[in-house]
Amino acid sequence: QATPPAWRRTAGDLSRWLQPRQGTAHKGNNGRLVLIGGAEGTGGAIRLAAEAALRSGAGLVRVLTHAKNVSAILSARPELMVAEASDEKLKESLEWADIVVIGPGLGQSARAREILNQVKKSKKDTLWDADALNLLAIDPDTRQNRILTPHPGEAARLLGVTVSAVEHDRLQAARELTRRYGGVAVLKGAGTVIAASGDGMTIADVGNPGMATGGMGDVLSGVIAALAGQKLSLYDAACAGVVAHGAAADAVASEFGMRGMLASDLFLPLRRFVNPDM
Ligand code: NPW
Ligand code: AMP
Ligand code: MG
Repeated sequence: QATPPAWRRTAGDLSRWLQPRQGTAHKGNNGRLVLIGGAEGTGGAIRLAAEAALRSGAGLVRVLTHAKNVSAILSARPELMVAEASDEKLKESLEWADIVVIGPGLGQSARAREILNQVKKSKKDTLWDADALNLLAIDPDTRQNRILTPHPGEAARLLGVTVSAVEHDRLQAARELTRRYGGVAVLKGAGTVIAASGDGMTIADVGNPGMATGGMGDVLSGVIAALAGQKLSLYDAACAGVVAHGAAADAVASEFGMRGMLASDLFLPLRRFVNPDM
């Protein structure tokens, strides 16, 4: 089987995916996003994803989380709509959404599994990250309108191999993720690889080791979902999202250095990269 080409992309390529906003844009046509996650103690993960989605231009962003996280997330970011992930709210939100993110801080409890099973019944576009990937590894399925965003540890679980096997041939690992699970695979780490059957592959030549800190991947899931909500294809949203996210981290590093970078430091520079026409 011929190996598809792998394109290297940098911040200079963002304008190929991200056009200026139309004058008639309104919040209802810039993506209705639902982000599900945040168990007790990991509400920060879903808050980071949700705020990243807002900073990447999402029209309306709803968070469904553990009851104990609701007021903290609401008071930290009043632009978000936040509710407890009850069955009723979940059902209504899945109907309302254009795209659903599931996983950041979700945990792997019995309730997390119930929520994921409800999301599985939806036909909406989805992005699965973090614990949703760990649950997928236990109960695998294949679907096309889905983005998976594993780090090498999560990819190893999904493929049933060691982390060093994933890292030894990252292009092959990304290709194998799409073959087994369908949709778009984003294999994170230095030189993130984006793969989708029929779309070749993209390697993001952005990012730096300052990003090796908690919450960084949670931010990425919000960025990608926001771009998908703004009508990019899932593959293009993944490519543009990874490049904008890494470029924002490079901007932070060039000003302040790598050590001590926070995931939330990316929010403001992100805006520059999701507006490449500026
Ligand atoms: P080791 O042992 O370190 O070498 P997990 P997680 C391995 C939430 N968060 N990059 C690694 O190997 C997430 O959203 C909440 C990363 C280890 O065995 C999830 O819901 C935060 N890992 C949940 O926590 C901020 C690599 O994989 C394992 C690797 C758990 O997510 C933090 C780690 O994966 C966090 O985002 C690599 N390159 N290579 C919050 N503020 O609320 C190997 N590994 O066990 O799934 O843990 O990623 O921290
Ligand atoms: P997560 O492990 O889910 O928090 O995701 C970490 C994020 O930071 C991903 O977007 C990775 O690609 C990025 N990242 C982590 N370490 C590095 C590194 N050494 N070089 C470039 N990007 C990195
Ligand atoms: Mg993560």
